[in-house]
Amino acid sequence: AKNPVRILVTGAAGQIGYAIVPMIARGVMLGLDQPVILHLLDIEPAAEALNGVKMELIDAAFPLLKGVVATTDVVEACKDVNIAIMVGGFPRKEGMERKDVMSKNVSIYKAQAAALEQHAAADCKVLVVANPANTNALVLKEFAPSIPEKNITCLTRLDHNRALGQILERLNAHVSDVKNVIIWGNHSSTQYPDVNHATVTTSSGGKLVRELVADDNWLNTDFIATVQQRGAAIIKARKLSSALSAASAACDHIRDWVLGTPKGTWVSMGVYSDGSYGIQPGLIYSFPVTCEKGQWSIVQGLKIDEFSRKKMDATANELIEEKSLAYSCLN
Ligand code: NAX
Repeated sequence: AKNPVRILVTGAAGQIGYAIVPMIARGVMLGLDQPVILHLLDIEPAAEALNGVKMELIDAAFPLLKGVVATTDVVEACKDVNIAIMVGGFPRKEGMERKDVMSKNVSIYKAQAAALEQHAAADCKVLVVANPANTNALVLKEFAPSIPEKNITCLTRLDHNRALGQILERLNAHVSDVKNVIIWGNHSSTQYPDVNHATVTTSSGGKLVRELVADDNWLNTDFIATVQQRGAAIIKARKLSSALSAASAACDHIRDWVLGTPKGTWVSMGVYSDGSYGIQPGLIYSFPVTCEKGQWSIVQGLKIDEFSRKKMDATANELIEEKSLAYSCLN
């Protein structure tokens, strides 16, 4: 039998935490043959609720779940973890300035970077979910210099899956038949959902999504806006932000990263830029990636038209602004 993998979930008493821990404990993230030990972190005001989550995990008697550490101590939470899912953060409340929210999250991610650097397993893979996801990941990367930068990522897989969902609805297709959409940039409303390279498997072979949809106007306007605004639409409907879809996407992100993407298929991940596609090096930017043996690589050589270029640069510019806002909070 395999040794258990230790998985940290921060913000574990929250909505996404509540949705993701049973998925992980059931093997959705790492497979049905991989035992796990869950490390759950939250803050003091949520300690009792966190303990309730631990009680439910015990009550669910998951065969793959070999242990639960539920704590408000960041050092204990990070100890020897192999995977860290960073869901905890400071939410934007009504009337708060962007800078104030940024400042709270910068201090959280600075402190958690240090704890991970000192106490996590040396090869720990990190996924930041909490918003502003790309910039929180950037702060974590800057303040955990001994964690390889390749190991620090942020979640844009939810946006990627949302883009797939819109195409599936439109074409009345099945998810296994559509692939290679791309989310470029920030996990925010400036993200660019790009279908120019996406394909659909049909009875007469692979076809471009653009050909099959045959409505460039929809693809270039409403489709993009729907994906960009989907988070807001969920809040309007549920009076709560996306949770089950976010949890599921986080499992997809880690599963593909660890176990690999299928041949010929890529996914979107927020990763540090090496300058690919002219994106400022060092930003955490969502790119199309393939994964093999636990390593992601940015898909190279895709043709970028003028329409795409503008949108890719606009979302990069927003990330550059967020980065300088984050840095201004350090002083
Ligand atoms: P909740 O408010 O339900 O849960 C957040 C939890 O984090 C709370 O239990 C809180 O006590 C805890 N927390 C706060 N500060 C902490 C700290 N310093 N250490 C540990 N825990 C801490 O929010 P939820 O709906 O679960 O969303 C969590 C985060 O995901 C938010 O930042 C949200 O904006 C972000 N999202 C990101 C998405 C993405 O695709 N990247 C999509 C979904 C979601 O909106």
